[in-house]
Amino acid sequence: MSSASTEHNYINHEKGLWSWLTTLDHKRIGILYMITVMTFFAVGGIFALLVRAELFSVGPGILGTASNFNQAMTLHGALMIFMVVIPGIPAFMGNFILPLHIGAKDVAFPRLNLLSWYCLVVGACVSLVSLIYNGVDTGWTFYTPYSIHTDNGTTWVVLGAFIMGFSSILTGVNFIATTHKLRCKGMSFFRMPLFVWGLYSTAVLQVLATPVLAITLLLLIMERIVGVGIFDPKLGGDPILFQHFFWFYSHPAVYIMILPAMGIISEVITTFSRKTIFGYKAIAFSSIGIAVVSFFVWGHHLFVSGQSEVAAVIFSFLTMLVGVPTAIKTFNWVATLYKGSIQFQSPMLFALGFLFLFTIGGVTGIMLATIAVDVHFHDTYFVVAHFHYVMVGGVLMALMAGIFYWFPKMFGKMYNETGAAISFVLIFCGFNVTFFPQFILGAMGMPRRYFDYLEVYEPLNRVSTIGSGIIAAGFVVALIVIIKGLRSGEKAPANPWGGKTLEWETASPPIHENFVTEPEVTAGPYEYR
Ligand code: HEM
Ligand SMILES: [Cu+2]
Repeated sequence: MSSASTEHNYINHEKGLWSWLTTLDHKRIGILYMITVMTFFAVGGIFALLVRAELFSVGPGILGTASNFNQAMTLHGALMIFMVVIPGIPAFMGNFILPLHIGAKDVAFPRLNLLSWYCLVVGACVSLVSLIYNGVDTGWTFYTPYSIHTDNGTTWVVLGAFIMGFSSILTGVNFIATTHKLRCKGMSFFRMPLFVWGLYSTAVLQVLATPVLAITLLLLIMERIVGVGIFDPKLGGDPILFQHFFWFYSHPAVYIMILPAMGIISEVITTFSRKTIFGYKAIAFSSIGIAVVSFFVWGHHLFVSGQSEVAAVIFSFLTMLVGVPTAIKTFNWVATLYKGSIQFQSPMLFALGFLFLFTIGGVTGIMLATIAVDVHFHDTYFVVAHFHYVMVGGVLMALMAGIFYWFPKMFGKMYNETGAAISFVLIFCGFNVTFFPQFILGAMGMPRRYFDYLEVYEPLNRVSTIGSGIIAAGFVVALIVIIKGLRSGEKAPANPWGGKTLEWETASPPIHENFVTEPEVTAGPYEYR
């Protein structure tokens, strides 16, 4: 299939900021999400650095008071979850790549797609109003009864999260309809790239789980404003019920974050191993398997909330069950690498970083799923380390792999490979220096969410804070590489990596309509034999 001349493409298809703010092109909406998510990541990262700087040594530091610490920690967590990792891969990369992967011109509902972006931006702005009312200090989980009575801007953040939830739901509806209805000739479900399976199973979670969060947040707002007595013990309500509602969404939500990331890893590992992926169907089914089982494990967040032993044992068993489809993916990725002719370009470096760090995140997750262990580690720094190994070591590493893998396709330019590799080394090493000591601090008994700590914890906290500075340096290098690439990168060919999926058969960057003529596929996605 001949690619069109690169003069005419989706970037120069229309001119002016307004043409972007009113665009119905999935590629442009993907780029709008990219800019939004990167901005929020920078703000969330600054809050993380402030928290780490405060924890560099015993006693009050740069944040000065416990209230400032609680606000910075809460805003960091809420920003990273609701404005970075939930929209990060599905809405940014998924929006750009999904129609290209299935040979379609666009997503099923372009207007709904644009609306989903505005829900994210409006929701974020509403959350930021909280800063006028002394911010929010509840932790990103907004646990009751404290979140009902704390006198600050909590209502605005909760309302903002409620609005942002619709961005996720609308994206999910769009991707389910697009995957079912807009596949090109010959593109049966088992010929779809695995990234599409990741997005599809995520979309099901977005549509089924997010409404539960919406209802929970609305009830919390009503409890704060009028007092309905559903979570407030003073009015006969049950504060633990809030935890059940919150985690019924928020545990599947962690798979909304990781499933698309796993999809990127499948794409990158097969392309840079020059080998057909091992066990395509097993990986595809494991995405669905993870999505289904993820609805039945939320109780592992309540092992120390007075839960019955029977319930705890069931939730513990089901949580370990999620480890099975996850292990299938990890095994199949390693089997694909085996005897592959591996190219260590930066997308692959980030993918291998994912494999190493996510495995540590997964294994420590199994430890926390063991009731006897969790009773000791709950709400300690061991938990903080665990979810950062999954969220940063997993999701962010995969996001970086995807950015550098599809950068030539998205912008028609190459980036500086050495610079990208340097950013990988800094992020990977800085990450382990920051978060591995936190496993030890947690095992020593250091609680999370405390403004200060005992002197015995100081040495490892110093190491951890230094590590967070190295991570920050790594992301600054990555940003410089991206900006330089956008400005003066070499012109990119249609297929710089020798990929086998359909996006590499279009021009770099693609034309507005994606393909000159509708593609037709006659075989699976990764034919490297
Ligand atoms: C990239 C560098 C990052 C650093 C250095 C960092 C550091 C931290 C620190 C120090 C805490 C506070 C722990 C405590 O005292 O309780 C924290 C909490 C948290 N972080 Fe990060 N983080 C980073 C990235 C992320 C990312 C990408 C996510 C995405 C999900 C994330 C999500 C969270 C959450 C949810 C909390 C809990 C906040 C709470 O307790 O309410 N972090 N992080
Ligand atoms: Cu969970």
